Amino acid sequence: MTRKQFDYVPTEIEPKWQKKWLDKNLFYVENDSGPKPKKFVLEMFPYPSGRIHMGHVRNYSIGDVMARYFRMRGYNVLHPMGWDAFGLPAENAAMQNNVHPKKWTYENIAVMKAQLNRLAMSFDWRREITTCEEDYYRWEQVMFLRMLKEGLAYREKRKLNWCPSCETVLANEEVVDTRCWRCDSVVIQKEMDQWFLKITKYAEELLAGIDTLTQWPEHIKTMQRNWIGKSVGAEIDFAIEKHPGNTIRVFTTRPDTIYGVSALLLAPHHKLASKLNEMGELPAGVQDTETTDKVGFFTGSYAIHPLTGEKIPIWLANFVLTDYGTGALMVVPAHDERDFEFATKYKLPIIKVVEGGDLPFTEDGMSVSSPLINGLKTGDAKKKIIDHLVQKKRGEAKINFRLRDWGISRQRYWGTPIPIIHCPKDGIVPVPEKDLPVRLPENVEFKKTGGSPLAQSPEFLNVKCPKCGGPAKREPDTMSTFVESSWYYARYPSIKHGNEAVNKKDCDYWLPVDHYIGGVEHATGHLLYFRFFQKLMRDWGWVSGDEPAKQLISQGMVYKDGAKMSKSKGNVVDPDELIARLGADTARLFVLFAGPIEKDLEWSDQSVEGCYRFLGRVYRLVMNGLQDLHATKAEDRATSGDEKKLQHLMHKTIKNVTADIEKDFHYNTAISFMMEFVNGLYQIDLSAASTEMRALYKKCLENLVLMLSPFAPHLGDELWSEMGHKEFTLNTNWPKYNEELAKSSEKEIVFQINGKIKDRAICRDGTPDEELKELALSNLKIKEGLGGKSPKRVIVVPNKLVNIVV
Ligand code: ANZ
Repeated sequence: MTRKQFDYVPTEIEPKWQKKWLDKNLFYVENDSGPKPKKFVLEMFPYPSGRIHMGHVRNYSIGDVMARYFRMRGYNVLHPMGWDAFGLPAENAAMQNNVHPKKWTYENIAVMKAQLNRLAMSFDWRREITTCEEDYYRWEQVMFLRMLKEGLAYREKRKLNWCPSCETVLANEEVVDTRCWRCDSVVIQKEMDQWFLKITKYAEELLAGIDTLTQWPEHIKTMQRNWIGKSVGAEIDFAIEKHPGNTIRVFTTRPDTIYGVSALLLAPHHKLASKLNEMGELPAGVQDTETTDKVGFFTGSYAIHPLTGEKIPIWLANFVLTDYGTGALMVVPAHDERDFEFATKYKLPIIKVVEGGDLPFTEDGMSVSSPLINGLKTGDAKKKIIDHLVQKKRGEAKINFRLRDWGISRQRYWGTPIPIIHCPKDGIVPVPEKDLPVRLPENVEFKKTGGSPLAQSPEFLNVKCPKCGGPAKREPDTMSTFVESSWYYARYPSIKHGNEAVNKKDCDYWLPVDHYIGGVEHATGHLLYFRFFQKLMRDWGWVSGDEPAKQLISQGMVYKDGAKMSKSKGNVVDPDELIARLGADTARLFVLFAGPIEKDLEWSDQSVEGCYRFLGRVYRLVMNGLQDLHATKAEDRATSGDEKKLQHLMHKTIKNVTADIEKDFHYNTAISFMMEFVNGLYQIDLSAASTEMRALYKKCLENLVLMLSPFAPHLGDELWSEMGHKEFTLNTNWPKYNEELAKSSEKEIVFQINGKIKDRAICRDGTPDEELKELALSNLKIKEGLGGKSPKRVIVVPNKLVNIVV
């Protein structure tokens, strides 16, 4: 019989399987009332910006292997995908290329969806979410109105971050080092009427909940804790000399240091600042909040110390934040670094009131020079001062959060309209629920300047007031797109939502998300907002749990030539090009093999080629093997030494691959174990093999193909069907291993004299002590070393060593 030559040609294999999977609805999933446990595997959905990039490939491959693996392990797996479809780029494209944002968005979605299918992503597309669709964003309007009714949405004039280039307000979370997160322009402050969502209502719970997120990365939890920024302390009132009836309220975390106060500091825009400032104009430096220099200015006014009655000078300073605490603080130079620096610069007294170390001493210690609390430890001292101030009606205990309410108004077109009508007579009037959705009009003009197109569209703007019927105007702003991504995870579980945002029964079955995969850049934005919405929806009885996602996996970024892959750097590798040349399985394998998933990944052409060669090796190994073994039935049995060795390799590989996937998805090492397995199989000469060996070998090939299939699903199904199996690998059970057979059957034993190594030998696992002792004593090197002396003692450590003491 002539032997066939086999070439691995992914372009011939891959499209065929993609079609079969989609035709057979292989990725559809239903709720299961049976014994199958559920898994909800979710990757952060993409913004449809044009084409899939390598970062997406990595993100979705990580989730896809998980989804496929769990399904083979017998879980009922939900693995959905959608589109975060509102947003600025669509609008910018509209202005630059004169294409409607909707058209642009849907065209991109079509391209990206095809790309995801080409990458074998096992999504249940029936559950696809496109956030710019009326049927999605209408529920956001419903939620907004409900929040409005409950006082959780409100309108307020505030100084806000304004990006002059995007011409829109940005949330604090969208400002990175004073710049716009999207376009990098320096952000300015602008005072405007805005809509806010009261995330601060949940500040305490959002903070406490972090402790329950045992499967979230520590660094992300720390970022959230700091962002929420809980400070426990007190507010204290200082009377003002010559201004009876006025007080300055300060916030402090250290009320115990009150006897060490040498000044009060107000933010330059504190409401009393101009009243108290007897010196006229403010010097420029005091208003400069950008610099790290501490600039202060004595107002000429004095406050009265609430405990000692002493006169305390009132200053203005640039580093006091207007909207933190009360916008005013007490300066205690001896026990605060910043205050120490400030007092040193302006020659204010430095009064030590806590004993414990060199100044500035900022830790807890023992109060001194503080009549009420001398000798008390910091914790007790704080309590006593607060009690005293409360009694004198001069202050109270106070907890402050750094977290601010979430400003969601955006002066843009391509977003969810805020369902509000402004009536000259009735003021702010919510759009009645029966009139929802407030549709985003399609027929608007996109001009390069002039703000939001909605504000320029009379057909949209002009409405009748629902209350008085008089002429009124719609709210022209739209919601931040982060609102859409705050609840999408709860929309996926139900296919037929009917007339509701989310379906309780389906959410109860599928939520929380078991594994949520995405980038670290969302730590204090999206990942906080979706926790907030979970609690909101829980309080409304829409969902049950307190937290939306059990495990968070924050994947690293993809680099090339030392820089993050990005269009502006010109170092982008196009996944399509890679797929066309080497196949989707290679692309998937590369992003998973190149390093641990949470670490950054450096692109390497060699490593890509290496992955391709490996898959080719597997293909040829199996196809060649099948030529010899097509009539052989796979069996897991071994008698001879060689057979036992191979059997051990097989069980060990299954064990290691399984353990590595289970152990926080260590895919890269799991793949290495499969590579070793393939090397081992190549060493076996089938032509000389026993019947038993051949059956075992076939079993090995089967298990190899099954284990590889979540990583390289096209190749997996191709080879599996070549083996004569009718089922898809995804519907086949993950291989099992036997713990005993997986254990290494050989151990290296070290032979020592007086603790010095003389020789080594390979022994069976569990060789009895007596046998090891005999082996050692009859070893040539040991005999030499003993030089005829007889041993005093022989110490045996099973499976490890024999030490001979002379
Ligand atoms: C007196 C004091 C003594 C303070 C001491 C600290 C140590 P966190 O932890 O961030 O909440 N502070 C209060 N309001 C401020 C504002 N609007 N802008 C800038 N700083 C402000 O910080 C609370 C501390 O920061 C407060 O406690 C106050 O200084 C200062 F030994 O009061 B402390």
